[in-house]
Amino acid sequence: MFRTEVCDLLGIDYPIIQGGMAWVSDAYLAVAVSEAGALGVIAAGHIQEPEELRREIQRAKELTSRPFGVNLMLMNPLVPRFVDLVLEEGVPVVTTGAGNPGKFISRLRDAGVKVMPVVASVALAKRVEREGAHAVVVEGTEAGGHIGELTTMALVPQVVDAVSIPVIAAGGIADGRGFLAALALGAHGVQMGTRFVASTECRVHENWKRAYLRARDRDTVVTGRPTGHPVRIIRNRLAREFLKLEQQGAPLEEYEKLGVGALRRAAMEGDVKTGSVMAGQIVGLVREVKPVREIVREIVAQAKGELERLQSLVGG
Ligand code: TUI
Repeated sequence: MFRTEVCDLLGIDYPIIQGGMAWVSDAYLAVAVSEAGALGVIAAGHIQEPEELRREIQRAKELTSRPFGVNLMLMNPLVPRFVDLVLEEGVPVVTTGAGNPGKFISRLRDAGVKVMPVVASVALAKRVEREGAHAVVVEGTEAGGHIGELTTMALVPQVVDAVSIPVIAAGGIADGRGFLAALALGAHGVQMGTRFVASTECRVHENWKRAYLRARDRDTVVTGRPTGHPVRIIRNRLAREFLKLEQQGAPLEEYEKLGVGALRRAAMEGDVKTGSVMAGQIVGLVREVKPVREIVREIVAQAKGELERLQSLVGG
């Protein structure tokens, strides 16, 4: 059901990709998602020691024979080393984020790796297509973490019209309705982060998951805009401190000081007051922590139900 060219490209059953979230997406989450018939992705964004990424990749290979991916957060200075490692370990899929993956695409592609950069604009989507990307993940500003400016609703169809490679929609998608809506916009699949964090298999601190369950529609805010790296997080003490800096017109070093270690503090220590609890706007829709397999099954079933409802609107 809902098989698209993204399924054939990646060797998966459902065109659903798990976002590669620094400090959150480890091998265990990725394996659970891949075993459920979607594509699990190990994050490398937070990793400061290449052998740690190798261990995560090897763990995933031991635990599943299904395809999985590695996400390269391009602001991490170790990315060139991670690219070597991904090639050595035979990782089948790479997603990238927070920058232009230009120079890495052809090397990965030539080695048979499927490359899917995350982009937030038509210009970068066209550019990575030219450089050989197999598909593009188009992320709207509804997403959690580091974001662009355009909404998923506005950006996805514009990218669909501008490129010939498959488009995967991200940002603001957490259930079957969002999945179906993305397909209606011309996407061939979706990427979800927030929804998969609230899963049994995700090893992020329990306080983080509880913060998600408490959050309502207006409980995320964008911090750090003046730095050029806006980040969507759950509204908390840290968020208020960031917004205060903005009001004061504080120098950029102050943002750096406040931000350093904040994601680790929330994800590993469970400090959801002064830590950075990244979350998408859709977090208000997340009401329950459940197994990844159920999340995937429910999304597909709900999308089918909603599609039938829509069909009855035109058929009746
Ligand atoms: O990368 C993400 N989400 C992230 S990365 C991250 S770690 C981080 N923490 C603090 C500050 C900054 C990063 C947390 N969440 N999503 C994919 C994504 N990529 N969203 C937006 C972009 C993007 C933005 C601009 C990609 C390319 C781009 O263009 C840069 C260029 O050079 O053209």
